[in-house]
Amino acid sequence: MESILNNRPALATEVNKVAEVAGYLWQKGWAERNGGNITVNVTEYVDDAIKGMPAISEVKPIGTTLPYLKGCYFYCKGTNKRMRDLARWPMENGSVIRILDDCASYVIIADQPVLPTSELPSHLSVHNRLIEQGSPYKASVHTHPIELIAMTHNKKFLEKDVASNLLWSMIPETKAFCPRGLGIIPYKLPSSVELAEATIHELAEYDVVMWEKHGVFAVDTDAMTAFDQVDVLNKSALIYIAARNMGFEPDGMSQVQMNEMSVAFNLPK
Ligand code: 2HA
Ligand code: ZN
Repeated sequence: MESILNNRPALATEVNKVAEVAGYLWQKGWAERNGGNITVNVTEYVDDAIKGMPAISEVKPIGTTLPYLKGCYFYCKGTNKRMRDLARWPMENGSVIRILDDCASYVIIADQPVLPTSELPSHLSVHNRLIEQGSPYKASVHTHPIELIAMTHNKKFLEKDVASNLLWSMIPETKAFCPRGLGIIPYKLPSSVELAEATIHELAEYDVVMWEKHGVFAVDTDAMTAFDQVDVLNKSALIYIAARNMGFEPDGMSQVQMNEMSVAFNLPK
């Protein structure tokens, strides 16, 4: 079948990473039904032939104006599509979109007219900010990790950096591979402008932010590394829960041990 991925190995690699991550999200139980969404800025893989590809949808409004996205291209999971299906058929459960010159609308260009995720305005607003900041980050992943979400049902974990410090202290890898920790955003309506704005605000300080009682939003260079950051955090949550299930509050690594880690691994905090 004719696909934008044919004879474009670099673009295919990025989309295949999304498919691989989608499979992990399903296997972990983090992607029930159509839960979660992934978008990747693929502009760097766009050649003249892609620039010349005609729209296969009508012009659609983004709902906001995002000046840094002019002429950008994104692979987006499709709205109402399942991660477990995307894992096998990424171009039937997602599509590539082109942002138009007004920076406020887009068209779908490949492979099929699959409408992008319901969270498109928040994902694109985040990408707009990443470009504005000159960030190397190209991927954003929203998913529903069970144990991390469960923690947000307790007010003490919603205080700034309380969950972050606890999770870091469960195993050294978590601070090494999620060095900016977990930001917390109080409950807001899914897909709302308020949620998008709060997410952008918190991403200035964190790579992974928690939407209270809903899920996480993570950014990184590609879909795989964004997933890895969430995976190490959730691993820590599982260790915490395992200790609690054995009947005790885990000691956690000490502040001295964690500071030693930060120095040894040259971590930001
Ligand atoms: O796209 O998870 O928050 C499904 C969702 C929305
Ligand atoms: Zn969600």
